[in-house]
Amino acid sequence: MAIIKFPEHFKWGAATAAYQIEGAVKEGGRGESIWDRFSHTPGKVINGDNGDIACDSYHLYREDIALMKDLGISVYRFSISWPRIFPEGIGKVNEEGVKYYHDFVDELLHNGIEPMCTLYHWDLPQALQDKGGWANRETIEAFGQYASFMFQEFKGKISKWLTINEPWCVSFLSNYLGAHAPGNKDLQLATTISHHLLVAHGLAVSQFRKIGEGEIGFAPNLEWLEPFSNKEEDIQACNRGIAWFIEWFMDPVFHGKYPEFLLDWFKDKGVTLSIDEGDMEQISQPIDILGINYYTGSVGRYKEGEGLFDLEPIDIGYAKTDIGWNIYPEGFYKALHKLKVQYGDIPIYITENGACYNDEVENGEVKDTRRIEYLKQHLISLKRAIDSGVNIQGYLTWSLLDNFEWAEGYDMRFGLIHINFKTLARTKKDSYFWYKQMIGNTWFER
Ligand code: NCW
Repeated sequence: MAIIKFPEHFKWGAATAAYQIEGAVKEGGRGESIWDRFSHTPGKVINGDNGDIACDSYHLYREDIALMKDLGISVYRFSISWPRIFPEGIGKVNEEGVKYYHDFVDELLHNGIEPMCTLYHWDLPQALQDKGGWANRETIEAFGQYASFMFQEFKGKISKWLTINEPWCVSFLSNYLGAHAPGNKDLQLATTISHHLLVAHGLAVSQFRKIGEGEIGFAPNLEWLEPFSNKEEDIQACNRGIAWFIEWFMDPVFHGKYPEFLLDWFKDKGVTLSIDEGDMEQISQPIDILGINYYTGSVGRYKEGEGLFDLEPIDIGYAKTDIGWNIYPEGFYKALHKLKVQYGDIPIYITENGACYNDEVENGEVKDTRRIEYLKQHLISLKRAIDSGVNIQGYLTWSLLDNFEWAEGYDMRFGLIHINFKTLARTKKDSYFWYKQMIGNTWFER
């Protein structure tokens, strides 16, 4: 038995995103988002699910916040639905949407929970997509205006901001692999979008320095890859895969340049980046906090022609969660350690980490012991990273509630709280009680 103990000041929290929980997509003056359009397109989401109702947190947020308070979290990460604030993406503000988030944030503050706000968690206003979406530099400007509006409006209430959630997903998963909205399969387009997202991030940071108060950063998702053998070609192939998640987004922000070896790799595929004057300066302004989302890692080996990076994933039998992602807590530690070595001591918040198990309510209980085990394993890795000097300030689990899991619909459950999507009943899972106890103690026994 060992005691895994965290610092007293460490912040514990939980995370969600607007489209995944709010529902009420046609209420309160909200405009259409690309996820409304995508989820209503036959064949895009499993079972034809969509976010029309989701957890109905738009109406039930007081109940959700009461649960957060009971859980004992000190910080809650949520996202703003851009089309609730600007239904057309830019231009006229929807006051009802603004009021909704004021009421919501006030309720959090009233309950002693610090808001951590993500500006962009994937629900781009459809009106902007109709003009090319993130491929069009006008979207960068629109994002800058939306961000400025929010900084001004919520000054003194929200002091932790994240510009963009998982830019890898917004660019490559959505526009190269085609799995998420808007569903393109075009590497050049996806790469251009990755750059535009970083410029948009930088623009928001520069506006924040002028008008905002508090701390700002972004929240990339990291995946880890372990080489199948110690052959140089396997190691290099995995390095390319890791760099797609880490260096591609982090080098521009922290060092003001893209990693040369990946630029060359993309160039060989006929993909180029068009970088306007001033872009890299904009992107690389200092940020205050870094959000990290980590879920999984895999083993890979070199195979010519395989995927984008001559990299073949190998299944060596790691246990998987129900969404099919390997459980690899070691990768969590390794990724965090790599961040320290390459990017220094920026304060890090784990803005997402959690497990998908499709548990059911039985006799009013949800016995999700596998989720508890996943959390324990990852918190052990996190503690190792803290002990080795990585500047980690807090941990927010994904997710507070079961919710609309994008292209996977409602079948994939990540919550500490079970949602019955027919009745909208909320049921605390065993992982909820475990997390609550752990937060209260700041330690757990292993
Ligand atoms: S899909 C995804 N997620 C989940 C989602 O609910 C949340 O909104 C996201 O921030 C849980 O956390 C993130 N991430 C995408 C990972 C994609 C991995 C697929 C790799 C295919 C090659």
